[in-house]
Amino acid sequence: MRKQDVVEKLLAGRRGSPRSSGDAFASSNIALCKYWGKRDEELNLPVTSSLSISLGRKGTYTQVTPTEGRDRLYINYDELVPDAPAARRVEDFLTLLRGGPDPALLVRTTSNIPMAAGLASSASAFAALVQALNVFFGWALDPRALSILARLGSGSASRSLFPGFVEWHAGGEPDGMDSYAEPLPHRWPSLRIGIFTVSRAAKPIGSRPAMLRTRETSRLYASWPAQAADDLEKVKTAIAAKNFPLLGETAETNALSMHATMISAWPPVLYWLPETVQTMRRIWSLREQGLPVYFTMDAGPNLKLLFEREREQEIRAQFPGLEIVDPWGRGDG
Ligand code: 2P0
Repeated sequence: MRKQDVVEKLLAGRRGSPRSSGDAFASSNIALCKYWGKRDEELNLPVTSSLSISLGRKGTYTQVTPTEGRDRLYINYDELVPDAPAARRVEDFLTLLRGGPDPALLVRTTSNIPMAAGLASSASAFAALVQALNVFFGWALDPRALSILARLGSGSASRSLFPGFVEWHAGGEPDGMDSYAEPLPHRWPSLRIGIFTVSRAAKPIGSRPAMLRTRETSRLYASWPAQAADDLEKVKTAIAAKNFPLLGETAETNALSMHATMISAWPPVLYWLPETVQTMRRIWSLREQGLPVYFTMDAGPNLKLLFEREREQEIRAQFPGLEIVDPWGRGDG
């Protein structure tokens, strides 16, 4: 198995003796230039590079301890039955990283973000788990190796290892050793993300099958790599210059272009609900009235608003109940 070869390469000579426990926190992340489509399904290697912002204290905390028998997974204090899809996915990942079934592990994870609503819960979950395992097994891996391992769990998890702005390099090697994320040196402390939740219900199709279907059936997908490459450069320029309109416009166009590729897949993939579209129109109308606010969206019906701190009061008045995240400080949730 190629996945195992990658793990062996990274963990060669590091299989030490486990400690009594390992724990870690990883932020959730929102892509400003999206990852949509894989060039390798097994290794989660992307067609394009992507760029995200990590959500500070919004994310997942995970603790790993040894147990008897088989692996056990708790999410937010509830134990999952062993054949639940999330439990299987974690067990498969543990087996991959341990190189077998032993030692059995108790994984306790708590998240302060909604699951399965397009808020990248798998990203922070696999990033926290890889870091907790690194502590538990005493691997002492560097951030690049951790990012590669997290990617094997979920592509966007490669970005959740780091705070602030993060670029995931698509890479080009068949084994993906050059496909990892790293933080950008720039901070933008006045930037705010508003999480506008339209629905917390599970989405009709997961992002994994949705991106495969898009790549296989959407003719518009052929235009995506060039768009993503242009947008990545624009987002980087905007970040370096703290040019908020350029950042907002590029992130919004990038998200809508990604959704255009999904909508043109067959069967169509449409995550939007009526309130999603209403809210987009409200944002466009507010912009026409002079309020600098933009949005991005992921594989779900919810919107993430982008604005700057000095507009927070106006945004709050327009969107009561909006969850506002300060990526470099404390979230309010
Ligand atoms: C992103 N998304 O860049 C994009 C935008 C959703 C829309 O990364 O199959 O859960 O585990 O590699 O990372 C969601 O996809 O997919 C995602 P896998 P993942 O944030």
